[in-house]
Amino acid sequence: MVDLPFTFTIPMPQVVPSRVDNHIERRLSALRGQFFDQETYHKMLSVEDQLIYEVYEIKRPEVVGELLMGISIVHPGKVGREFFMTKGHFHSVLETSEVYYCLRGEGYMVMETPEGDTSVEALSPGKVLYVPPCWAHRSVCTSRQEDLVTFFAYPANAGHDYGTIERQGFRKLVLDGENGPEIVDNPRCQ
Ligand code: S6P
Ligand code: ZN
Repeated sequence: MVDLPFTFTIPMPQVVPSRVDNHIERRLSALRGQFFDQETYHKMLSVEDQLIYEVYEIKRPEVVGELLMGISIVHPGKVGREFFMTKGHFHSVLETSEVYYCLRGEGYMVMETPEGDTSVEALSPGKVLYVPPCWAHRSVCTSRQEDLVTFFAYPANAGHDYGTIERQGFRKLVLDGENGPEIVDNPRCQ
């Protein structure tokens, strides 16, 4: 039987979609090895395995032609000077793209290609970001108190390759500086 079109809503300001098939919570322990200040990371983890970000997914068959959509929520906070962020990933099918639409909060999308090109785009409410094929992507929340909330859509067959980023992190880090967020080179990638 053919699938029927459907709608759902993203109520503001709560932003939890009216249709949700999967709710993912990622805590500090899921970001092992990713934060630059490892000493502070381990200290924080010994106190509490804090909730860093959540994803609400609308499930579709993971086949060519389908799109996966959802809401990503990165909570405010820092490990040392580095803002809370998602793990970040390449898509397993590298040549797949993604669209993000920022609904709330302030932050950045940190991106890079396997060849070493980098791009860091600021996110604020109303901004649409197109992540072209082959670019790894990580959302970073730089709001002091507000969540960074984005709507995303990407090909359902894309899959996630987390391993490449887990090994050495992204080439760029977003740190809290004296005059606001600073984008710096990741010393692990030199
Ligand atoms: C999936 C898309 C988002 C992320 C989400 C969490 O391709 O980019 O749904 O999964 O923002 O990030 P991560 O890196 O933990 O999957
Ligand atoms: Zn993605």
